[in-house]
Parts: sequence; C-alpha cells; structure tokens
Amino acid sequence: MNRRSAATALTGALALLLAGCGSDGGSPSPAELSAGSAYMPRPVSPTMAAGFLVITNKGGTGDELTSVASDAGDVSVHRTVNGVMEKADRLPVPAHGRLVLESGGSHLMFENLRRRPQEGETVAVELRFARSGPLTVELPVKPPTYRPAGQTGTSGH
Ligand SMILES: [Cu+2]
Repeated sequence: MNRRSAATALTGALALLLAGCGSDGGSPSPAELSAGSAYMPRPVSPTMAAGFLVITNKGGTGDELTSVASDAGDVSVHRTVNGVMEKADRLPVPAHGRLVLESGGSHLMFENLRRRPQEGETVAVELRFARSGPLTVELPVKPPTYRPAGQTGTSGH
C-alpha cells in the first residue's frame, strides 16, 4: 500500500510538472509535511535506541529535516553510508515525496536515554525543519524484530 501510494504520488508529481510546462502561472505550493509509520524497536542497550518513521510532503516545495529533540534523552539524525552510520546535518524531504527513516538507512539515534523504554510505551520526539514548523511525533516502542507493513527493511528505494 505504501509503495502503491508512493507510485501514485510520483505519477501525480510528474503530471503536475508536465502541466506546468509552458505556463507561467503560480508559484509552487508550500511544503506540507506529515509523519507516519513511526516506531522505536525496544532498545537492546539501556541508553541507546533507534527510531524510524516516514515524513510525507504533499506540497510543491521541498523541505529539509534539520534537527530532532526529545525529553527521553539526546537524539540526533543519522544516515547510513556503506553500512556505517554518521550524523546527518540535514536530510531532504522532496516536494511531493517522502523522507524514509528505516532500519538499515537513515534513522533517529537516541543516546543517553534517561530510562530504558519498554514495549507498549511511546517516546515523543520533535522534528524540526528548514521551512516548515516543527512536528511532534509519538514513537510506539515495538519488539526488536518489528517491521512496519509495506517496508522491506532495505534502504535505497
Ligand atoms: Cu545511528
């Protein structure tokens, strides 16, 4: 369902681009962000955890995820390059597109957790963007093997 709706969104974006050719009217609609498919695998470490979610942009202007904050502990945005994770200063949320934070790819990295989250609890984060206002997202804590429906756990799509 996620892939199908992504394909539909992409087709829609192409149609809009084509429709825009040759016309001089109107600036693109602003970024319109929402978050979904959020979760945290139950941490195997007392102080460190990862968080995953999908940020969808229904608007015609791209945005960037620039930082993240949580009362649960220190949290930052990481990406994975050649299997090694590193801090990401900013990650793009394309116009009419998605930023996918998933297992094996970019993710939220929690460190120095004040207490170890348990399954059934939620951890709140605030996502901050270059253009749009912040989004507050609740990450439900799931079993370590949990994968959201429609995601394969691989990066790069
Ligand atoms: Cu990391």
